[in-house]
Amino acid sequence: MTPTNRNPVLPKLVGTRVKRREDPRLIQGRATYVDDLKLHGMLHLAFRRSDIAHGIIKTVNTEAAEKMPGVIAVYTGEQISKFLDPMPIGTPFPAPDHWAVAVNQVRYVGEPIAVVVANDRYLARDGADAIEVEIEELPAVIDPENAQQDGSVILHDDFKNNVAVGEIYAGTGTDATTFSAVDDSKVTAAFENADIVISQRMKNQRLAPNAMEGRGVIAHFEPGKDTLTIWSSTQNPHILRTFIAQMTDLGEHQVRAIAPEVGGGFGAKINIYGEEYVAAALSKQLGKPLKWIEDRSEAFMSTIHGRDILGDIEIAANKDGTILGVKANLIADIGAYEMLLTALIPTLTGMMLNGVYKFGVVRSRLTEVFTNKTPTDAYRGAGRPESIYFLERIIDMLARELKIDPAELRRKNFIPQDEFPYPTQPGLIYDSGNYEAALDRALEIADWEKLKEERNSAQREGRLVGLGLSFYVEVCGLGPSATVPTGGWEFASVTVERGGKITATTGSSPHGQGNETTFSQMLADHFSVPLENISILHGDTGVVKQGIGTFGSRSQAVGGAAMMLAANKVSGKMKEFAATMLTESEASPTDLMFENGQIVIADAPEIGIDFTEVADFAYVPVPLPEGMEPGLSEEAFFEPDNNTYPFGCHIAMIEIDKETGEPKLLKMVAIDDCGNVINPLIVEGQVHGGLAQGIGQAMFEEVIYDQEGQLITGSFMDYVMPRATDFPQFELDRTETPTPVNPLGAKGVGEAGTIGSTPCIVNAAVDALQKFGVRHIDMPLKPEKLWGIIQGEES
Ligand code: MCN
Repeated sequence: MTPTNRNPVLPKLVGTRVKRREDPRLIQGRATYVDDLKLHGMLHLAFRRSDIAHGIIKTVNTEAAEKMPGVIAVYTGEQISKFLDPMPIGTPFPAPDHWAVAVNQVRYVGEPIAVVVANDRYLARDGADAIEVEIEELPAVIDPENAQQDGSVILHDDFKNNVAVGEIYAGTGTDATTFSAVDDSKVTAAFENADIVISQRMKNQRLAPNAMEGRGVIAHFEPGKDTLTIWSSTQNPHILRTFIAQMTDLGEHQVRAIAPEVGGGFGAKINIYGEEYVAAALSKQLGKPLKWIEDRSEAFMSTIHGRDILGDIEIAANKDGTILGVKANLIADIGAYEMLLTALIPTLTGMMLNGVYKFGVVRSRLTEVFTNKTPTDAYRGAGRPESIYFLERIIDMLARELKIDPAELRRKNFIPQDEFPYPTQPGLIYDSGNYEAALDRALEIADWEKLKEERNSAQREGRLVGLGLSFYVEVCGLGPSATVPTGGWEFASVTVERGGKITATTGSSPHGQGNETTFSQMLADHFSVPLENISILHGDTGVVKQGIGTFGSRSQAVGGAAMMLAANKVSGKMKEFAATMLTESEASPTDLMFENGQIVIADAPEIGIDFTEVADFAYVPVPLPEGMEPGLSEEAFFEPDNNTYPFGCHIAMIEIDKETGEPKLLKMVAIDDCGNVINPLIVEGQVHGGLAQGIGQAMFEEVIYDQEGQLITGSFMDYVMPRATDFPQFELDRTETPTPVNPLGAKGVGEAGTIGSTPCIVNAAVDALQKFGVRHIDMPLKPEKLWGIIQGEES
């Protein structure tokens, strides 16, 4: 049979810069976010929150609020606790009770104390403001070191002190399954035998995630049907479904979770928050749809914070620059409670302290401490930026001490390319790597030698110009289920519809990453059909049967691989149908291939059949080929047997104004290796976003509490977000070292930019201020801090 319709040649799309399919609707304001949804009879929630960091709730008087116009009901934490259990967590660590609405005691500013249900959002807010709360103040626990001292006020009665999780060891001399120390003689020996040991205390400060769209939820329990639909600005609707079902005594079959358009999450929307549980539980009580939309002040104080780890870091080396080992004592200030992954995130800091180096020993000890602050959890990079920051800063100090070029010191200690897969001291297995290639590329693109000359000549002129370099590896593409509490697989389905269009579903739930485009690219190539013929559905448990979600830069490596497994099943079946249709040619399915909208014989491409014809036949197969079922719809789960370990090299040049201390980033070069790339344009966009947040951390952002536990940086007036004018044009390039962990050879890239950039920029700032004898500057690089150093104050 000759194809009836000779199609134009379709270019291969994987690996090309296809523009994002998502963008027209986003740019034109046609996307639908939670707050755009209005249901008939919908009521609104507002939370009365604590303005005291630590105290005993004496009374919550709701009388005045109940009488306010439009107020339907008011619930205190005590009342809600009668039908809503403490919130579940997703880690195996011990955790104190964490009520969605506080019972008896408040432990951070912003913790909900009561909730008002009203006819509209403003009446609900007025009602919340009318609630009279009497709290007996307790001393606020702010400093995570003091918090561990005897005599400190204890946040949770069921913990004997403020240590949430203590004595977590990672690395040489550690049992990787129990995190306990077994024998540290090798570590001690390495440090005793070293020519040089450098120690430095460093802080990786607390950050507020600040997605452009805040959190929001609508819960709609329909008593007649006994079903609950929940729309939420979430990164993982399937996990939301599981937890909401559990907390509302419903089966997963009765709960449908929908993530409509989500305006960024950056890790903060992995969590299932108290507001979501309350909306679901109260909707079930009242039989009404309920909506809650976070405002920006609430986002600052009640959405999780990120980072906040204090590190005492030590490095041991020989004079020739051979690094013998690294040690770290880490204290994570996790705030008042444990959320979904809170206690797990800082463990990644110890686990990744091996960096890209072939160290003799690596050892960390971690303590996680409760304080009267907003709980921390995953924020873009989640544990890995902290690790690489500590490591790449101390290596820079070593380079300076030994007077070795920082690039060459790193090169000397790299894990060689022929040693992958490489088992690290903390027990991870790096999948693949070629660190020298990425370093060489970065030095070439940045023109390292010339940059050094420019820096030297600027310094001779009296300008405070500095150069910084860092090299990172990170863990993502999570991962086997043994290492991910929520499950480490991903789900996809692919359906070739009648008429030949393709509908695919994915359990990955993008919220800005552009997976509708990249997944379409893969399917377009696989079936050799135009991109426009493909529709990618996600973010709705009623449509996508199963899923884990989008975090840990896993969508491409795990979700994308699941998608291709499902596609393979469909294309195999399609070829079987096509072979039965191409009777004259006696072709077998294995002889066939997809080409330009047709299925043709690979050795004789002039013989074939239109893709659409096969699609139509599959749904009305007369006669039905023996042993076959009608239809072209298949599903797949993919679970990798390892994480992926992308890596890269960042270089920055910075100038500090002598008069004001203001830093200006002059140059930012990033070479990132995320294996095989599906869409370079999207990958660059991801690196841009990550760099913006990494530079934000290095130079501007910091959550600050005062000694009473009041949030000082509770608005954009005080919390400094970077702006486009703060950045130079980023210079990006990449190397491509495929991973053997998934069939696509792709590693993740969504967080990479946040990981390499912070040490790189601080290295540059320290370099710029060399003549003042400074060894370390804690982030962010605030002008007043730098000015103080210029004035001779101690850093
Ligand atoms: N990609 C690619 N080739 C690769 C790897 C990735 O083309 N080798 C593409 C992917 O198809 C996808 C994007 O790059 O379109 C990012 O893929 P991946 O690295 O798999 O990361 P995820 O899609 O799982 O996204 C999660 C990651 C994380 S953990 C955070 S936090 C983060 C981030 O992505 N939050 C973001 N990027 C964000 N981008 C936006 N706009 N908003 C957020 O909240």
